[in-house]
Amino acid sequence: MKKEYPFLDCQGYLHCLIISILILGSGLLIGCFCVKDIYLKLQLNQSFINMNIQSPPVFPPQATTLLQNNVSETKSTTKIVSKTHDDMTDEELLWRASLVSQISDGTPKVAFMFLARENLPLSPLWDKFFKGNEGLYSIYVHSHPSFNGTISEAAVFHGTRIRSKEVEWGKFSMIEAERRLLANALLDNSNRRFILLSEACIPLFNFPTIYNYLMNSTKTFVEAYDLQGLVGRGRYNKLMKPQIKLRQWRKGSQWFELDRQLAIEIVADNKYLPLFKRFCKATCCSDEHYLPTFVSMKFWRRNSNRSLTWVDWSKGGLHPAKFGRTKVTTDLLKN
Ligand SMILES: *[C@@H]1O[C@H](CO)[C@@H](O)[C@H](O)[C@H]1NC(C)=O
Ligand SMILES: *[C@@H]1O[C@H](CO)[C@@H](O)[C@H](O)[C@H]1NC(C)=O
Ligand SMILES: *[C@@H]1O[C@H](CO)[C@@H](O)[C@H](O)[C@H]1NC(C)=O
Ligand SMILES: *[C@@H]1O[C@H](CO)[C@@H](O)[C@H](O)[C@H]1NC(C)=O
Ligand SMILES: CC(=O)N[C@H]1CO[C@H](CO)[C@@H](O)[C@@H]1O
Repeated sequence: MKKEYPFLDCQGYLHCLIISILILGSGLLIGCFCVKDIYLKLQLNQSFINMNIQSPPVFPPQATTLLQNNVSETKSTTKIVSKTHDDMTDEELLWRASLVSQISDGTPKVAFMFLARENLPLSPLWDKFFKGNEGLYSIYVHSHPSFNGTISEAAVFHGTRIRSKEVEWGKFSMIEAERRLLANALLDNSNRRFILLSEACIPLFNFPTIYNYLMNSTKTFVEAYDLQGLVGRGRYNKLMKPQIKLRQWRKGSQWFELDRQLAIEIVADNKYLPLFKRFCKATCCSDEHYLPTFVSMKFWRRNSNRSLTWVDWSKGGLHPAKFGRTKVTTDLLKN
């Protein structure tokens, strides 16, 4: 779609249809597919939707009952989320978020943070996914500031849009948007896990399965690996020394999943972020390096080094494989 940097292999910004996959055996939690046509939702027929949302939980479903029992006492999710702190500047917002408690209180929630270009065309699926799990999740949507349409018709998305700024593919503004989402989500003390998604994401498994997996996890999910060559170590800038050395440089998927403690570290980081802002611009794709490098340097002990988001890069090229309507089949999703 956007080919301003044809020599790069940055992950296509929000070109993917991310699909949550909870495959415990292989350790994959979320998958990313790309759709040719973002209006895929028009083709998503009922059986497709049901198949997705009602996939059998892979987990022993202990927590499921617990979640469903207590829905009534915790109906307030959307209201809490709608407090989007519009009046704060980024600096103020990040500063406040850096001071919040590391321990979440109340029933722990998963913060679903959508980094979208405009609206959320696949929101009907998410709506089904969230239904009945009120009080166990929060939603935050970062969309283009000049987008004046409706994010989603689904009530669950009302009031979830946060104050935003323009985001460009492969640019540093991507990191800023991610931090803005994290900061907003941190201000709600009951958010315990934080997952970044795009407007093209859909969940493959049901809510309790994903919720249990995340709540039970002692790891964070920031993909990080050391890659030789132009698009790996080649993007390192010597001027980042001595704070960041070449051997510490990492690459990984933009799509992360964090716990509260790491989320706070990221909004509070004043040491490494400025280096990326100065020395990892356009051709560097900071969104593929900042978090992997930062987390691997300081918080590798708790990091799994893998993403919960699966992206099909097997076809090579600048953007992940795309899946047109004919390709999105039950078999594909099961794989
Ligand atoms: C929404 O934005 C479009 C294009 O930027 C503009 O033409 C239109 O007037 C706007 N609509 C409203 C209701 O502001
Ligand atoms: C959480 O993890 C523990 C130990 O890894 C396991 O015994 C338990 O079944 C898990 N609980 C859920 C709800 O998955
Ligand atoms: C993640 O990578 C770091 C090196 O960056 C390594 O020290 C650590 O053991 C790895 N963790 C896992 C779970 O593989
Ligand atoms: C809906 O999707 C399922 C699974 O892809 C397919 O088997 C079925 O034929 C579709 N139904 C209609 C009415 O398109
Ligand atoms: C299963 C469970 O956690 N139930 C709790 C639901 O909330 C009430 C209070 O409103 C608790 O007493 C239950 O233990």
